[in-house]
This record gives sequence, C-alpha cells and structure tokens, in this order.
Amino acid sequence: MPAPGQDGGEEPRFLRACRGLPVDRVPVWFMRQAGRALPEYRAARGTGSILQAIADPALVAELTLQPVRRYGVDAAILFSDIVVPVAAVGFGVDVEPGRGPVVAEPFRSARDLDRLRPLEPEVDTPAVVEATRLAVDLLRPLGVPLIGFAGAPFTVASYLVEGGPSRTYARTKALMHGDPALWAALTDRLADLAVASLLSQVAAGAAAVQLFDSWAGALSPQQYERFARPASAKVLAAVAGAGVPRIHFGVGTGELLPQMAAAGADVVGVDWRVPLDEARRRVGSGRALQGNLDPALCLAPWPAVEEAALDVLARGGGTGHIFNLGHGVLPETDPDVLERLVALVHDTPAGTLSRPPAAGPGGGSGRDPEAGPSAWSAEGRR
Ligand code: 1CP
Repeated sequence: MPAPGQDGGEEPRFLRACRGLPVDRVPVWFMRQAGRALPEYRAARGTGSILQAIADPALVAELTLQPVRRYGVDAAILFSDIVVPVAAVGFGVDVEPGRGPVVAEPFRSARDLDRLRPLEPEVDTPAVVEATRLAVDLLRPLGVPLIGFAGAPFTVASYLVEGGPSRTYARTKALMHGDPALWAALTDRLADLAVASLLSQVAAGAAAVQLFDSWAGALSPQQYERFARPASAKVLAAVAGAGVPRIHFGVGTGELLPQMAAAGADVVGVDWRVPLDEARRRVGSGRALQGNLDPALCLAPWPAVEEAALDVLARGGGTGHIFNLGHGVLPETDPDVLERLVALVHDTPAGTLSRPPAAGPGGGSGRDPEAGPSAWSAEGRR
C-alpha cells in the first residue's frame, strides 16, 4: 500500500485536493472514523462520558491514530466533540453515551449569554491542545495531516437551546424568529468560541480545519441566510489567515450549497443526496468538494458499495475532490468494508476520472468521452 497521505513525497494529497491541485489519487478519510465501528476503539475507550476521555491527551492521540493505522486514510481528525468549547467555559453540557450532548439548563434568555464567556484554549482546554500536539507528532512520520474541527454556531446553538438532540429544532427556530437580536448575540458568542478553538488547534499543528454545521439542513435557504450564515462566515473569515484549508460541512444541505460555499470555505462537504457533479454546479468553481457516499451503503454487499463508490469518484472528477461518506460512519459498519473502500479509492488513478459524467440518473461512467469538462477551475486542472 502506498504511504497514506503522500503524493510522490510532495505535500500530502489531502491538502493538495483541498486547494484544487492535481493529485495522483483522490484522498479519502471518513467522518466519525475514530471510534464506534472499531473494536480497538471500544477496547481503549473505556466507559463514561466522552468529555472524560478527552481529558486524557495520550488516549485522545491514540484514538485519533487508530483509523489511520487501520484504514490507511489520507487524513486524521482529532478525537474530540463539537461541544467541548462550550463545556470548557462552564455552560453545563455533558455528552450521554448513546445519546449525545445534553444540557441540564438550556439557553433561554439574555442572562444565559453570561454562561458563554470567551474561551482561552491554553487555560480552558489544555488537554485538547496537548492532544493535538501529540497526535501531530505521531502522524508526522506517516505523512498524514491532522484535521482540527469545531461545531458551527447554528448546530452548537441547537443543542444549547433544545437541551439535547432534536428532530424538529422547534425551540431553536422559535428563538431565532422570536428574538433575532438574542439569537444573533448567541451565535456570535459561539462563533468566537469556535474561532479560539480552531486557532489553538492550528497553532498546535492541525493542517486543516472543518466546521461542522451538521444540522443546518433543517433550515430553509432564507433561514440559513439570516440566522446561520453570518456567524459561520465570521468563523471561516477569522481562520482564513491561519493558512490552512477550511472545510464546511452539513447534512441535508443540497438546497443550501451555494450559500454554504458563499460563507467562505475552501472545501464544501456534500451529503449523499446530491450527486457531486450537480453539487459542483451549485457550489461553483474554485472550491473543492468533500463526500459523498451514503454511509448506509457500507452495510450493503461489497459489489454495491464498489459500484456506488466508483460513481462518487467519477462524478467527483478526480480533481478538487476529497472522498468521504456523506455523513459519519454508522456504528454497525464492518471496519473491513472501510478498509476496502480506501484501497478502492487509492487503486483508482485520479487522472482517469478527469471527465465527470453528465448530471442526472444513469449519467454514465467517469470515462465517458462525450462528457463535458469538470466544473473545477482551469487553474486547478493544469
Ligand atoms: O472520527 C471522529 O470524527 C471522531 C471525533 C468526533 C467528531 C468529529 C466526535 C466524537 N464527535 C464529532 C463531532 C460531532 N459531535 C458532530 C459533528 C459531526 C456529525 O454530524 O456527526 C456532532 C453533531 C456531534 C454531537 C454529538 N456528539 C452526537 C450527535 C447527537 C445527535 O444530535 O444526534 C453524539 C452522539 C456525540 C457523542 C460523540 N462524539 C464523538 C463520539 C465518539 C461520540 C459518542 C461517544 C459516546 O457515546 O461515548
């Protein structure tokens, strides 16, 4: 197997793809690749809240490295959670195993803004900073970059307002429409927390950052524009000067892709609902795409996984594409399937994918000579 993340000894292919530069192979990693599906994760992790595990830098570095060793992916993602900064400033968040973030006293009024003081990473989250440094040191000889991350203000706010995972985001939407000024103040504070956290991860060696707006797909384009984009754009602008690629991801965001692109990231994440060639049109040229195999397909027989993955690669067009699932790895996924997927992506020369198929059902293979040129900018294709 070629050294993961390496592109002929140059800059790792994951970072090249983020910038739309030619690569030998399309880079691949998986959201939620650490943990859940891996037996070695369950063995190392122990019980208790993930917030307790995150307090142990050696354990976090080990959990971050596990999927790199197991799957040969082109990037690692720090083992942490999107609620870590709000928990660290004392908002009162825990993460219930099997459920997710829970808040005993949800955000209700302007008084609750005082529970969101600024984050000082070296003081409030020293273990995260230390774990980042450790993981980066261990990844360096492997040539694998580390992705740092934060939750986008809308998605983090939804937990603080709802008090836990939600299906309808009813309280969140009631607050944003009912008291737009308070909503703006809340998301602005959450933006500052995300910026401080991301910059500390980059300072500790993270080579890229991802802003997870996982639940933005619950919003209409009008709601997104007014209530989510401003704070996310603030985060993305504030980390622009850090010199690392910025990935912006959400689920069910097909109708929001142009706006998520306009929020300012270098790479836009796409879930499985929109084919990548169509997503490319919506996002526009000059930004890379990340995605977008349906995570549920990893539970299907291998020939179905392979067919779908090759279609994703073909529609991605080989340049400015980072192969991933459309959302996180499902816990019941067989790790061997992910290992085969990485091998499949790495066995497919990116140059054979440079002509994506026409959009629409049955759009043909990536090698279709009649198909038009990739929507990726000419600059990226030289
Ligand atoms: O490989 C990795 O990605 C692991 C690191 C990681 C990341 C990037 C974890 C560990 N959490 C996250 C981000 C995260 N956390 C997101 C964005 C990504 C996504 O959409 O999946 C979100 C929405 C959360 C919130 C969260 N934390 C949930 C979802 C709840 C819901 O609303 O449905 C859950 C279940 C958690 C707990 C959590 N975070 C991470 C792990 C391994 C776990 C499970 C831990 C446990 O139960 O002990």
